[in-house]
Amino acid sequence: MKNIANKFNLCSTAISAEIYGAGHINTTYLIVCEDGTKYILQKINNKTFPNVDELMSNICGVTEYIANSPSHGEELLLVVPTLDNKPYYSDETGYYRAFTFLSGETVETGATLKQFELAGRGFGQFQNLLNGYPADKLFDTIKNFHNTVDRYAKFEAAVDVDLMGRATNCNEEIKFFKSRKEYCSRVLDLISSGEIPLRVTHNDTKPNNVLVDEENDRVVGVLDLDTIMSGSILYDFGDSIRYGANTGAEDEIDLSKISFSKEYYESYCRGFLPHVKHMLTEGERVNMHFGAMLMTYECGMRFLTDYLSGDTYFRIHREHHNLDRCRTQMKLLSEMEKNEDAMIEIVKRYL
Ligand code: ADP
Ligand code: GN1
Ligand code: MG
Repeated sequence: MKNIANKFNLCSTAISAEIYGAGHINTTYLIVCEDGTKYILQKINNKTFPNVDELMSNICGVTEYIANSPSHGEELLLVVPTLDNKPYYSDETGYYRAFTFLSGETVETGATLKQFELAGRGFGQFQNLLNGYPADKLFDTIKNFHNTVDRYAKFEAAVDVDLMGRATNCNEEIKFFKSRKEYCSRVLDLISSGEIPLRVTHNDTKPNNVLVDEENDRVVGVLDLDTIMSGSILYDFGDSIRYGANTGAEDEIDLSKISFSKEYYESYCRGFLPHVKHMLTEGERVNMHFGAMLMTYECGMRFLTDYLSGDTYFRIHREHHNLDRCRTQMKLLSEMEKNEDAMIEIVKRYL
C-alpha cells in the first residue's frame, strides 16, 4: 500500500500505511508521510461501483465546487491526484484514490449528544452548500439506491431463490418486512406527485461519514461522497437518525440494548433542521420523520437480502453478521413506530 500511495502526488514519501476506519464498502488506509503529513488512501470497491470514471467525476465535481464556495469550513476534503494528474490509480489489483486527511472525530455509536448535533449541522450545511449544484452533472453511481420499491423486489427475489438455504430460519424477519410493504412507495409517490422535490443529496449520511470537533463546537467535514446523486432530503435526515438515535450498535446481538432515543433524535433535529428549513416544501416538512422510519426499514431489508444471498455486499466480520444487523433495524423501527407522534412533534418544534 505504501508503494501504491507513492503513485499519488503526496507532499513527501509515504512511510506507513495502516487499515483505517469502520466503513462497510471500501478498504481505507491511513497513510503517513516522511514529513508527518497524513492522507487517506482507499481501494475502491469496484463491485459496488463498476464505473470508476463516473464515480470519481462526481466526487471531483462536488469537492471542487465546495472548495470554491465562500462558506466552506477550514478543512477541505480534496481528491489528491496521481503523479500523472489522474483522479485515481489502477493496476491489476484494483482501483485506488487518495484524499486529504481531515482531523476530528467520526460520530460512532456511543457519541455524545453534542457530537450527534454537530453531525446534523454538518449534513445540514452540506445540503446548503450543494443546493445550487447542477444535478445533471451527476452520474447515478448506484442505480435505484434509495428506491425502496426496487429494494423490496430484490428482497423478494432473494427470499424466492434462497441461495444459502437460510430463509426457513428467517421467517420472522421476512414476515416483518413483508407486513410493512406499504412503506416502500410512500416517498416515491410524493416525489412523483411533486410534493417532495429531488435534490442533490449525500444518500449515505451515517454519522461516521462526517467529522466533527466537539471541543471547538465545529464541523470538520463530510466524507464518503460515493453516493452523491439526486434524492430526497428525507433520506439524508433519515439515515443519520437510523444510526445515531439507536441506543445500541448497528450490529448489537443483545437486542435489549437497542431502542430509539428521542433525546438523540432531538439533538440531530437541532443541528440539521435550522440549516435546511428555508428550502423545505410542506411535503418534506410533514414527512421528515418518516425518512428515519423508511431508512431503518430499507437498511434492515438490505441487510436481510444480503444475508439470504450469501453476504456479498456489506463487509462482514463474523457469521450471521448481516442477520444481526437486520434484527437491530427491526427492533429500532418497531420503537420508532411507537414514538411516531413524538417524532412528528419534535420536527415541528425545530421548523
Ligand atoms: P466506506 O465507503 O467504506 O464507508 P469511507 O469513505 O466512509 O468508506 O471511509 C471509511 C472511514 O475512514 C470513515 O468512516 C472515516 O473514519 C475514515 N475516513 C475516510 N476519509 C477520511 C478523510 N479524508 N479524513 C479522515 N478520515 C477519513
Ligand atoms: C454502507 O459505506 P458505508 O459503510 O458508509 C452503505 C449504506 C448503509 C450502511 C449501513 C454505498 O455505508 O447505504 O446504510 O453501509 N453504503 C453503500 O451501515 O451501500
Ligand atoms: Mg462510510
